[in-house]
This record gives sequence, C-alpha cells and structure tokens, in this order.
Amino acid sequence: MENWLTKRATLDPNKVALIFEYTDFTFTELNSTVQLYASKLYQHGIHQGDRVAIFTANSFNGYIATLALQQIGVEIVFLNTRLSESELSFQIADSGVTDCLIDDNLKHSQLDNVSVSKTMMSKILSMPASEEYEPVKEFKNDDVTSIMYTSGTSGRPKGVLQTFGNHFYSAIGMSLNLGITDDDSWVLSVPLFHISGFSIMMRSLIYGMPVYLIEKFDETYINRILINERASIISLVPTMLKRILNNLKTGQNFNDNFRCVFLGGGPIDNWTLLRCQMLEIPVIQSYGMTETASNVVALNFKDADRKVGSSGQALFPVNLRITNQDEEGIGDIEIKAPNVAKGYLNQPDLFAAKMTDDGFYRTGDLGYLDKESFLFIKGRKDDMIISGGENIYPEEVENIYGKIEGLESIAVIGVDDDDWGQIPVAYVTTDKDAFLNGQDLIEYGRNRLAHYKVPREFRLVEAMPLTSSGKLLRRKLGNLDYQKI
Ligand code: S0N
Ligand code: AMP
Ligand code: MG
Ligand code: MG
Repeated sequence: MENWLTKRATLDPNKVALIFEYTDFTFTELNSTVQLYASKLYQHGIHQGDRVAIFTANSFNGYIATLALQQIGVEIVFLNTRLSESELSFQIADSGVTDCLIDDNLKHSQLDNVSVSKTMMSKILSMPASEEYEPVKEFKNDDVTSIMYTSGTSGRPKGVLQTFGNHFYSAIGMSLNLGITDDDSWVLSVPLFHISGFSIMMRSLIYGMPVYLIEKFDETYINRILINERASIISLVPTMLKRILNNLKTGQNFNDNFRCVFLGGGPIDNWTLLRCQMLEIPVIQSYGMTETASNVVALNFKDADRKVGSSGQALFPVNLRITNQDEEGIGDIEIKAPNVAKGYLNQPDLFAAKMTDDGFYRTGDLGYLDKESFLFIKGRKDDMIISGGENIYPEEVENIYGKIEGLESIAVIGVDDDDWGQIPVAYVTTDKDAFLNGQDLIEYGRNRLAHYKVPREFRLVEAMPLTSSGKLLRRKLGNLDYQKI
C-alpha cells in the first residue's frame, strides 16, 4: 500500500487530523510536522530498518515522534511507562534497539539507569533537517511497524510483532462493523503504548479521521471534551468508563455527535452497563488483544439489549472457533485472521506453539458461542489477572519474591475490586520462627515490578493448598483462613 500518512494528506489535505489541547492540525499540517521531525531524526542517525524504542505519554511530541519513526521505516518498540527499571531493561535488551526516544515530561524515570542510547524528544527539535531524508513510499503488508511486549506464565516477556497488514485489516474490520462516517472523531485517552491506543492513531490515517489526543487520563477533562466538543467515539477500559460515569453531573449529556464508548481490555460488570443505559450512553463491548492488533469481536448497539454479557460477533475478516468444548460448550477461543500478529520477536517457537496446524491462534481465553454466534467469555486457561486494563501474571510476581529469606512459599491471585476490576493479593507461608512484614514485602515488590503488579495485601496461611502430587491449587486459595501481615 502507499504510505498512509502521505496518502491521507493528499486525499484530505484540509481535514482535521489531530486535536490537542483545543488546537487543530489538518492532515497537511500533521504530515509536514511529522516529516520535518522525521528528517531531524534521520539527521540524528535513525534510518530505515532500525529498531527504536519510544517512552512516552500520549503527548503531542510523542504522537509526532511515533508517526515520524513510522515514516522513516523504523520498527517501533513501545515501552509501557509504568514498568520498573528491570522490566524496561529486559525489553530494551531483548529488542536490541539502537536508541530510545524519551518524552521530555518523563525525563526522570525508571529509565535513568538503563543502559541504552537515550534521546530526549526536544533535543531532536533543535537538530538541523536532513537533505537526504525521504519518507518510505510503501507500507508493505508484511513489514513490522510496531512491537509491544506481553508477559506470560513462564519465562521472558515476548515482543509481539505487528505488521502494517495487521493494523490495516484491524481497522477495516472495525469500520465494517461500526460504519465510520465523515463526522466521526476518536478520543485517544488509552495509552499509545498499548494497541488500544496505537490502533486509534492507525485508524485515523486509514479512515481520514480526527483524533482528540489526551495526554493524561483525567475524567473531568475528558468529560468536558465529550460534552462540549464534537467527539463521537472514545475507547475505554472498564476502570476508565467507571471514572467517567462517576464524574458526570446530573443533567450533563455528551455532545450530539457522540456515538459510543468503545469498551475493551477486560470484563465489564452488568451494573456499569445498566448505568450507561440509564444515562443513554451507548456502549460497544469488544474483545481483542495485543496479538490481534486490537479487537476481533464486537457487540453492536442493535444487539446490546438482547445479548447482555456477550462481547459480540467476530468481525468480518475474523474467523473464530471454540475447540475442546465441555458439556456446556465452553472451550478454547481460537482465531484466524489477517490481523493476527506475525510472531514473537526472538521467540518464534513460542508463537508457533500457540498456532494450530490449520493456522488458528490459541488466545488462552475460554468462552462459548451461542446459536447466533455471539461470543461469551468465561475466563482464561491460565491465571492472568487484569487490573485497570493491565495484565498481571501471578507467576511473574511470585518469581520476584522467590529469594526472600524466611518466605517459604508465595502464591498470587486476583481479587475483585470496584475500581480496578481485579487487584493482586499474595498468600504466603513462612519458615518456622520467621516474621515477615507485609509493608516491607510491598516495598520490595515496588522496587522490582510495575506498581500495579505488586500484591496489595500479604496473607499468611498455615499451608498452601496442594494436589497429591504437590502442585498448587491456586483456585482454592480464596477459601483459606488467613492472617493479614
Ligand atoms: C486506568 C488508568 C488510566 C489509570 O491510570 P492513572 O489514573 O493515570 O494512574 P497514574 O496517575 O499514572 O498513577 C496513580 C496510581 O495508580 C496506579 N495505577 C495506574 N494504573 C493502574 C492499573 N492499571 N492498575 C492498578 N494500579 C494502577 C499507579 O501505579 C499509581 O500508584 P502508585 O503511586 O502506587 O504507583 C491506566 O491504568 C490505563 O491507562 N489503563 C488502560 C490500559 C489499556 O489501555 N489497556 C488495554 C490493553 N489491551 C489492549 O490494548 C487490547 C484490547 C484493545 O485493543 C482495546 C482495549 C480497550 C478499548 C479498545 C480496544 C480496541 O480493541 O481498540
Ligand atoms: P492484552 O494482550 O494485554 O491486550 O490482553 C488481552 C486479554 O485481555 C485477552 O486475551 C483477554 O484475556 C482479556 N480481554 C480482552 N477483552 C476482554 C473482554 N471483553 N472480556 C474479558 N476479557 C477480555
Ligand atoms: Mg477536505
Ligand atoms: Mg498485555
């Protein structure tokens, strides 16, 4: 395909592409700003085929820098700004990036002591432009443009390789479902470093659609945009939707052009959906993941009332099936679609192990399809916890605590939480005569893990529930008597 940004600037030169803090930029303005920045990055030594990390909030500079890296033809490694120093070090080393672009607002961060060539975004601004730079002419379906890391039950995190083709089919599948019009615009308040956020940037180019970029999630500010501006769609995870609802004052309504909340990233409770119904806020529920370059299943308004609890039907380009079904029809959710990622960086075998012989991706999620092919998600095969749209693998947390003196064993589970959906808590047994303090254990975790992964509470139990062969029965932990330490 022809380069999406330059193509869009040709097709829709005067259409608004980006709105940031009440200032509009047309596609012509966006394109020229991005190309100038790309040319300076080129002068700085970043060239086609390089791999470069970006550490940014949803800032204006971060938006421009991301697009500029794509224009040069760089594989962009998106770093989650909430990760710890050691987690970031791993991703930077594993991806072998030659440089890391850093948002000036995040100047002092967990990256300070990580060894990699670091460049502040503002430093590039003061560089001269290059005379040799040219944007890539084509966005080839099979070329990787973005890499996002996900963790897992064992071993090291995996960089998911997302291609232009992945993003294109994802955007097209979504538009066939939603019916994007010339009046649509999308509020981007989910992180750019997740596919929830980056996919909005890609849709903007593919649809020719304005984006309201929100630097920091602030429900008061976002509601002002939803009420007073012409924003029509907003992507949210359940935690964000609840904050928005709690912040709305009686009598406040979203603007006339508003169409829907596009909800994803984790399960939603029926009470929140009911609140949205009462406030006449249409919600499209969806199901998707990093490995499928955003949603693959979505529930449209027309079915919302009669299919409460469903995530919807597979999008047009998506083939979805359930295998290994039990008596109730619940089984493994598998997906075959052109938006399934190309693989895991440096770990092709791990990705291959998730593919079936006939080319379906095993999501690790469990669910069933009703007679009209609506998907109902029923949990996961592993013990992944989702807190505010961020994934936590208990094993990853447990490994961090493996070496503490006096700690005999530890097991982490998710418990329900009104704000975050779930939060992690830890069950522990201690060596005889050892006294451990929960607050110290929390502090220990916060120095090594993203804070959302750190157990909020440590619960001392007499013994872990085990099978006869000594395997942990994680699902029995919640029933044990414990003493909070
Ligand atoms: C909910 C958010 C905004 C909360 O962050 P906030 O309020 O900005 O936090 P901070 O001010 O930075 O920190 C305050 C304290 O809160 C802790 N904290 C932050 N986040 C979490 C969290 N998630 N869980 C628990 N605690 C958290 C901080 O650590 C800090 O505490 P201290 O001081 O102790 O450190 C934020 O979490 C957020 O942005 N969440 C959304 C993430 C997201 O987008 N996830 C989706 C990932 N999945 C996908 O992308 C695939 C699905 C998908 O594509 C999709 C998903 C949604 C919608 C649409 C789609 C789509 O298909 O297009
Ligand atoms: P990630 O790879 O971080 O984007 O996480 C994707 C995972 O989030 C999926 O594999 C599911 O386990 C979970 N998820 C996404 N959407 C939903 C949903 N609508 N309901 C329940 N779980 C979801
Ligand atoms: Mg025009
Ligand atoms: Mg993830």
